[in-house]
Amino acid sequence: MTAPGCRRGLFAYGDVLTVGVAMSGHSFTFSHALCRAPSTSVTDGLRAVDQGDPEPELFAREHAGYVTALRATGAQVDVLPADERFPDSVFIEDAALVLKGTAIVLRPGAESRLGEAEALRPDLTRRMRGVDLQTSGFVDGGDILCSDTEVMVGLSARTTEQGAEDLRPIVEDLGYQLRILRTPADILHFKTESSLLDETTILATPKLAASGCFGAYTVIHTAEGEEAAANAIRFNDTVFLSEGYPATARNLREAGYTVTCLPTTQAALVDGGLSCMSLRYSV
Ligand code: CIR
Repeated sequence: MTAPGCRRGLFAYGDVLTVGVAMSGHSFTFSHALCRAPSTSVTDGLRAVDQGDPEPELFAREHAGYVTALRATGAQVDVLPADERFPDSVFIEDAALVLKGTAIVLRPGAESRLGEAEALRPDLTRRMRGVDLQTSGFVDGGDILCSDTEVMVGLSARTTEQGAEDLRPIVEDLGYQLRILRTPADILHFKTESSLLDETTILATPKLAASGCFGAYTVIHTAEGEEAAANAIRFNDTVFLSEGYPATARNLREAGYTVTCLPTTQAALVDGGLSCMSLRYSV
């Protein structure tokens, strides 16, 4: 079945002409993704609750499976070498935001992660135009949920109002509106509990949705006890969901989405999930 938001035929996306399944939303249709291999230092990764360290070899296997799955949608996926200096650098999404072929180098809000953005900049500017977020505040990519027209920024322990306000003119120049929202206090990132399914539909936990932040979007709730399923990604014609959330997977399939479940057991030990492990973009 073709996932909602898709049409079939010949379509142009930016400079890329593709034949096959065409997606109408540039917020979930991508020609490329950029990932970073997990470092062995991921055992020192930040976490809210200690449930044991991730096991680097198993993390690497799960990460390789993730990359293979993204590639299976037809995208080119580049994997940067592990950066041992930064235990959390596998969560590449937090260091940058790519919109319409422009990489915005962010300012991550955890001290141990601040240098990740600087380290990533050359890899981004080699591939596309780069802009630095100039701010005295902080913004983590995990707090940014983009639709085709707007950039939702959830304030959190990692993302400050100043950072979000300083991001505003950059995204407005790229044709988006920026909306500042509040992430409930005990949620790490806005996208820990939400993800875009298509132009008008968001998967979210009932708790985050209850904050009223999704306005006119249709919201599909994660099933009871499956809140961690909300950190999903719609990537081309597939919704990728972490393994272990069968009721949410069933609900999404019944709503017409093509769902692939991937193991993320090691990322979860350091509060990571599917969206954090790639920067998704088109050139
Ligand atoms: C951290 O606390 O920063 C990492 N251990 C997990 C980051 C997850 N990233 C994300 O949700 N975007």
